[in-house]
Amino acid sequence: MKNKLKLTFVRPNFEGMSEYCPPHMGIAVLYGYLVNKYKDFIDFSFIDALPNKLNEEQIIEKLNILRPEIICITVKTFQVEQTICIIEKIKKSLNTIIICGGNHVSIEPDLFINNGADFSIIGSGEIALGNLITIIINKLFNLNLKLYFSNNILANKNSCYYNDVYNLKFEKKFDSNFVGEKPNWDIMDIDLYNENIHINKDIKALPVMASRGCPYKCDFCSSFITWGTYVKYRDPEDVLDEIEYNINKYKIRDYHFYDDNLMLNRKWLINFLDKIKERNINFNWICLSRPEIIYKNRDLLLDMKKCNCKGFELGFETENDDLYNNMNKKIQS
Ligand code: B12
Ligand code: SF4
Repeated sequence: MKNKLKLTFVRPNFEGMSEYCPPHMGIAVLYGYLVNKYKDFIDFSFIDALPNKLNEEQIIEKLNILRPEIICITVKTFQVEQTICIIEKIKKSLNTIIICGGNHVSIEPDLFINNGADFSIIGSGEIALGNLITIIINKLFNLNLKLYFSNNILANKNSCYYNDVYNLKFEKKFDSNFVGEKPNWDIMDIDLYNENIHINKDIKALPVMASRGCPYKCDFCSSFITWGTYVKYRDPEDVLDEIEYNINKYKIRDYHFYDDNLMLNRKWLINFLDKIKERNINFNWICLSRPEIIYKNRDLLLDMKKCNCKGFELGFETENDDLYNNMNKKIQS
């Protein structure tokens, strides 16, 4: 057997966060999915430019030391320029497979291929990246590992755009059942980050996600492009297992739900609150929501408070009524 392959995740830097530095949930779930399956074949690493404010040159210096065979770059819209610059520089110094994913890749996958990436993966990345890596491992190690959808790669629920070597092009489909992998934070040093739940910024929090997707399509928002409009929920017990595991491992008791609308599904929320009480798990939490959804569920607020919900994050889109009424928010009060 050949030596293990090296795969490095990269988060390019971006401005405007001042000292706020959250860990990357997307990388933690991709790593969680991949390490379970491929630890015998791959050594994983992560260059996160955010905590150390690394510029593109410094990222390349680190990559030149690591010399990975596969580089996975995560890209939100505010990281597009940096990513293109990084890809150009990688091409000059390393012979490696470059895979891009993340919100902006879902919007403009071809942009990254046209600028030198080998693959752009859209939507949730776990299964598509897993299948792609299986194909790469099979080719390089001369193996015949099965794909997640073993009958047909086109059944892959995401889309990989591709150029020459592997001659692959997948269909663009959303997976209506896959609710995501649990994050595995071992890929990063949690001490470098300062996620919090806004009450006391010195107390560290971890992100958690119980659902994926949002049924709305507000004009300014790209959620549906990444997750689709069908909302998928994890079992509340599974979410609490994750939180309990993290409390024990990291001694972190504050949790920041990254779901687009945690309170959307009333039945799920009631079940979740019941399970918190039943298991008597003591953690503080906040979530994202919409004012009219909070209002609709106002009878649950006291119960949420008893379960240590400390607040909500709400977006203020505009002060202009006309604009507000025309941004497709589908508010039903
Ligand atoms: C938490 C959050 C924040 C936090 C922290 C963000 C962070 N950790 O970096 C804060 C509050 C700082 C924030 C700020 C902003 N945010 Co914000 N945020 C989110 C939120 C709610 C969760 C992000 C998350 O972790 N998701 C969960 C993980 C699992 O998803 P993921 O990272 O996207 O990864 C998955 C896929 O994208 C893919 N993937 C990702 N990377 C890669 C890489 C490879 C190689 C592959 C194969 C796949 C892949 O696979 C992953 C697993 O399935 C999202 C909405 C959402 N629900 O996703 C918005 C979101 C990311 N934010 C958004 C925006 C617009 C902003 C702001 C610009 C808002 C503003 N106007 O100020 C600011 C930016 C700050 C800045 N400096 O400019 C947009 C981004 C849109 C875009 N096109 O990039 C989103 C999607 C909201 C939306 N629906 O529009 N945000
Ligand atoms: S409700 Fe929130 S997540 Fe859903 S489309 Fe509107 S802004 Fe995006």
